[in-house]
Amino acid sequence: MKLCTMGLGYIGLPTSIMFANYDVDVVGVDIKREAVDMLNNGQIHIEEPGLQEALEKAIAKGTFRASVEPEPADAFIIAVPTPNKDDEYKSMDITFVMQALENIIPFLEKGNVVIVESTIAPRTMDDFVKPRLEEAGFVIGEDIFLVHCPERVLPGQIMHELIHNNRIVGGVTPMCTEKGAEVYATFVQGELIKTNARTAEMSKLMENTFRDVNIALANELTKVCNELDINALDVIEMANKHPRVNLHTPGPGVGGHCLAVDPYFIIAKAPEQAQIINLSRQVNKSMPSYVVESAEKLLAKHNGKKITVFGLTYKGNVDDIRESPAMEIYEHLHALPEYEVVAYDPHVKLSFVEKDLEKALDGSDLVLVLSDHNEFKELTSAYFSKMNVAQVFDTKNVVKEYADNINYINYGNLYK
Ligand code: SAJ
Repeated sequence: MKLCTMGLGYIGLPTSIMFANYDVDVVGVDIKREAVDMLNNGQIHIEEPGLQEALEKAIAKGTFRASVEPEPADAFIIAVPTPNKDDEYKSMDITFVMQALENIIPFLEKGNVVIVESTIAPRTMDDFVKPRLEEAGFVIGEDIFLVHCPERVLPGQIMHELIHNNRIVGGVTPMCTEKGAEVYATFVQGELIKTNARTAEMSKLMENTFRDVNIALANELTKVCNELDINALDVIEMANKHPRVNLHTPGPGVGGHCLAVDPYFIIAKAPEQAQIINLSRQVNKSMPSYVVESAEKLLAKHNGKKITVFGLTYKGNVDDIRESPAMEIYEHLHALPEYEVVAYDPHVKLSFVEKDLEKALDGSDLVLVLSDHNEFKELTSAYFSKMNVAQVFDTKNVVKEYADNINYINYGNLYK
């Protein structure tokens, strides 16, 4: 089999290399020439454990090449970004998907399978992708087999999850589904769950939306409990002991390019109906202001001036600051002239980030923990001896080892 992948980002590249390691002849296409050159020289341009070794293996076998131009192939995979638009409901921007489709149309031959892996709004395959291919003269389900097979892998564990996760295969016709499943059977050891395209689109979106709504509930619970002087974290622990309850964890907000993006694709398609989804987005988006207000109240108690922000990434143990609520909080505090704000994050290599932990803590009046990096779990009270006022506000409930001489505040005891 020969495969042509459109987009060599954090999904397209690992997917291409995985196929290449299973003896599929792969050409990976990207518009960024530097990325293409790097890959052809055997060097990955994104961070992902195990990916570099896998690329080297594929290059040694001669089964992977990167290019700026598509080529004829048996199967095509589109794995390009689908950001939000700047409109009222932040609907899905289909531009990159349609551009990739346009680029492969001249190379399509009867019998080809065309797969969209990018996360897309419900009905995108039926209402946009299929009509464009029909316009180009193909009969879907006879000449071309069109499938939505959403990516569902967790950054940091992509190489493992690509093989072992269950995979949703949603064809535009039943024959499309069968042909799509044959492609992934190359390496997927999880179940290949066969369905239609629109069910696949909505299932993927609901996975991330479920998490977003559940986190919103936990964040709202935190606000309610702080009003009533109840420990929200204890409540969550108690409630989750029930066999059918699984409340997620509150935090400084929800970030990343999935949970903070995908729910809008549903809202924009059915704004009248998608009430809880919309409200949950608003609750999660309100959390950075809630953290800023709370931090200011804590500082005011001691007339504090210096804030040390621990963590800028959207979640722990990654270097990704896209849609990060931690960045939003940092920028908000930094813009206030009354405070000196220092950011410390061992995973982020930006010039304004302080690399020296002692310097970051020196004379500080408040440590504000915003990402749950492992490094923060290991800190003990000795590190905080240089602070002016030893108080820690831990929005991720990650730092559990602090001693009594530190005023430790988390979402469970915020306004006590
Ligand atoms: N978060 C909380 N509380 C929680 C869990 C997460 O506040 O209890 C926050 C995190 O701090 C972060 C955000 O939510 O800001 C999202 O983090 P995440 O770990 O839930 O998810 P992502 O965005 O890294 O990856 C998700 C995954 N989806 C699901 O687990 C349903 C992944 O499998 C998807 O492939 C990915 O989205 C995607 O590409 O759609």
